[in-house]
Amino acid sequence: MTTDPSPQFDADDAAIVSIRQLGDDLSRFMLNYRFALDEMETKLNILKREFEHLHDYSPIEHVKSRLKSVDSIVAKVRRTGGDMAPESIRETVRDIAGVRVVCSFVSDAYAVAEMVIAQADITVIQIKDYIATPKPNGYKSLHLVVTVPIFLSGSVENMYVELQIRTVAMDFWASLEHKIYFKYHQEVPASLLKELADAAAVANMLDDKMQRIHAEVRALAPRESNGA
Ligand code: 0O2
Repeated sequence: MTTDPSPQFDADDAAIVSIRQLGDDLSRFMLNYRFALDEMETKLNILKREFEHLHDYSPIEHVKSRLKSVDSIVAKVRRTGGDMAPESIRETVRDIAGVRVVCSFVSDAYAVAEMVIAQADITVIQIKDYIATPKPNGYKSLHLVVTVPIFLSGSVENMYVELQIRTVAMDFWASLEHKIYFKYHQEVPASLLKELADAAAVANMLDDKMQRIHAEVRALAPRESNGA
């Protein structure tokens, strides 16, 4: 004896199919950003290793990358009043793929930016120089939004990647500030804000001092090992 499938069963099935489809679409969407991170990390690692080979020195200390979480993407789309269509998210949230490049010296941060910008397949979309013009809280970093092509089986996609290029001192400050900001649920007491601004000034002085020492060492170094 056969029975008609219950309408409830049909509805559940349809919901499962649609959730699966959403999951697949989301994975596909994020995968392309993962590929873009891989491309960008490879570029930076090639620069780092070539420098180390040629000069026993690299302007790049280390590279970290991250994909923005789905929750953060949704929050940003809501904040900016965009809609949730993939193409719209792509244009609204250009830091889904983020790469942080940490350098020893301020001059290195600019040198790395120039080397990336000079690459033929990179298109610069936006540059924000928070080193030259720090944020009011003391935040310093050089931000680039670029596109990098990813070569897929049936197409080439130009993907947005945000690069944050900064010194070790700037990175140290920003990491701590970020933790404090979240610990206080974004309402940091005024006394701590003042302390953070003071710490940013100290980090700044350290960068200036290190840059001067670096220049002195370069002036003394024999010509052939003077890649620094
Ligand atoms: P995370 O760490 O990437 O998840 P928007 O990108 O639109 O939200 P805005 O101001 O247009 O904001 O972009 P901007 O100034 O280029 O800054 C984006 C990113 O820079 C942030 O991303 C942080 O990573 C970093 N950043 C900017 N300002 C500060 C700051 O005052 N302190 C610290 N510690 N980091 C900062 P997200 O998405 O906020 O966070």
